[in-house]
Amino acid sequence: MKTSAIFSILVLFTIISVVSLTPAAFAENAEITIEAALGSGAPGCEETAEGCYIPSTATVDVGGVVIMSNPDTAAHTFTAGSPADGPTGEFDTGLVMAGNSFEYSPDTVGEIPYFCMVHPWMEGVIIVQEVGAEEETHEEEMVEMETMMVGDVDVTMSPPIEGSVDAPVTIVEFGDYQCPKCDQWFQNEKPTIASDYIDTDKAKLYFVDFPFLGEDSDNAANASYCANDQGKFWEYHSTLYNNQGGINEGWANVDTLKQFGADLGLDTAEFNECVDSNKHVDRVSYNKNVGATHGVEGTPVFIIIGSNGTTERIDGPQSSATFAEVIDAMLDEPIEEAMAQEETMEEEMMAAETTEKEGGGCLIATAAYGTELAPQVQFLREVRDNTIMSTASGAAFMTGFNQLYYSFSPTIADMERENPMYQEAVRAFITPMISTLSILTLAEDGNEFQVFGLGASIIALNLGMYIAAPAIAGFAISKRLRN
Ligand SMILES: [Cu+2]
Repeated sequence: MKTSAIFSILVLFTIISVVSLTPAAFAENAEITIEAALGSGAPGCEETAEGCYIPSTATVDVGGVVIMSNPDTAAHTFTAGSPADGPTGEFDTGLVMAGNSFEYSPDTVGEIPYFCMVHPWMEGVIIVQEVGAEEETHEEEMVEMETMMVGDVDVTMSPPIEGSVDAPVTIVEFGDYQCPKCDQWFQNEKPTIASDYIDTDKAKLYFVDFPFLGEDSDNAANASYCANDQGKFWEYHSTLYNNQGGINEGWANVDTLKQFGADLGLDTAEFNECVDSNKHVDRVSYNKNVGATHGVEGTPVFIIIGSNGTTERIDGPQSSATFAEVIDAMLDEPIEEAMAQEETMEEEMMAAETTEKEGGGCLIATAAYGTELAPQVQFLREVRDNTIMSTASGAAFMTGFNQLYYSFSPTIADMERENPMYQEAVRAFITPMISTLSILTLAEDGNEFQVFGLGASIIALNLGMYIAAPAIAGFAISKRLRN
C-alpha cells in the first residue's frame, strides 16, 4: 500500500481545457468499438487516464452499432447501469469471455452509463447522439480530470505504462520518434532494461512525447495515440522505431503512418480519420509541455524515480549498465523508513483517500482493508477470476451474486468507512465465511463438476454457521430459560 501512496503522491484536481481542431463535418459514429482494458480484472484501471473500458466515453449515432469486445484474459460484462444502482436493462452482454464480442444498437438519444458486474470498478459511458451531429469530443470543452504525478513528473496524458503498476521504480522517457538517438536506445539498450527490470516487475516505463524534430514527429506522436485508441500503443511505438528513417524524409508522413496502422491490423477507417484530423494534438502538446517544464531540450531524456521519490536524470541513449546502476541503487533504498520521515499529514490523508477507493463499493474488501484479512481477500479475488469464472455455472453464479451483492454492499462499505466499530463488526461476521471460501481453491481451473460441488458445500457450510448454529444455540438458551 505504501507504493500506491507514493505513486499517487499528489492527486490534484485541475481543469484542463481541451481545445479542438477542425471538427469533422460529418462525424463517423455509425460503428464504434469498446474494449475491456487489458488487466481490468484487477482493480487499478479506474485510476488510469484510459479507464477500464477503452474508450471509457464512447459516442455513437442513434441506430448505429456498438461493438463490445473483450481482448482481456478475464471474462467481463458490459451492463447498462451502475454498480451502485444495478443494471437498468438497456443492454447487458452477460459474460463476454476472453476474445469474444457483443453488438448493441441504441435507438434513443442520451447517455448510457454501464459497468462490469464481475469487476464493479469498471465503468464507462456511451453517448448516443443524432446522426450527423458533430462529435462532442472535438468541440471546445472543459474537461475535469485528475492530474497524475510520479515524483514531480506529470504523467496524466502519457500512454499506458509498460510493465507493472506496482513496480517500485519508475522510468519516464521523453522521446521523439524521429530522433536517431532514441531509436539507438530503443534498439540497443531497452531490451536489456526490459528483461532485467520491466519484465521482472522492478521498474515500469512511461513514454512521454517530446516531438521537436518537425511536423512528422508530431504526426507520429498523434498516430501512436490513434493506435492507443485501439489498444495497440506499444505495438505502434515499436513499429515506428523499427521503421525509422531520415528526419522529415517521409518515413513518418501521414500516408506511411496510416500504412503502419493497417499493417498492425487496426480498424483503418477509424485510424485514418484519427490521423487526418490530428485528433490527439492536445495530448501530444500537453506531453511536450511536461518535457519543457523539466528542461528537456533534446531526446532521449530519462527521469528515473525511486519508490521513495528519489529522482535521477539520465540524458541521452546511455547504456543499460548505467540504468542498472541507478535502478539498483533505488531498489536498495529503505522504502518504509524514508517514507515515514517524508510523509506529511496531508500526504497520508491523500494516501488514505486513494486506498479507500480500492475497497470501493465492496464491503468485504473494506472490512478487510489494512488487516491480516486483506491478502486473503486478494487471494479470493484471484480464485474468483481463475477458478470460478472459468466454468459456466461458476460464471453464472458470480453474475447473479454480484447483482445481489452490489445492491447493498456499497452502502455498508460507506458505513464501514465512517465508523471503525462497524468495520470491526462486519469483519468479525465475515471472517468464517472467507475461510470457507478458500475451499474453492481445491477445484481445478475450468473443472465444472468440482467448482459446482465445492460451491454447494460452501453454501451448505455457511448456512450451517450463520443460520443453523445460532438457531440451535437460541433454542437451547430459551429452553434453559423456560426451565
Ligand atoms: Cu470485468
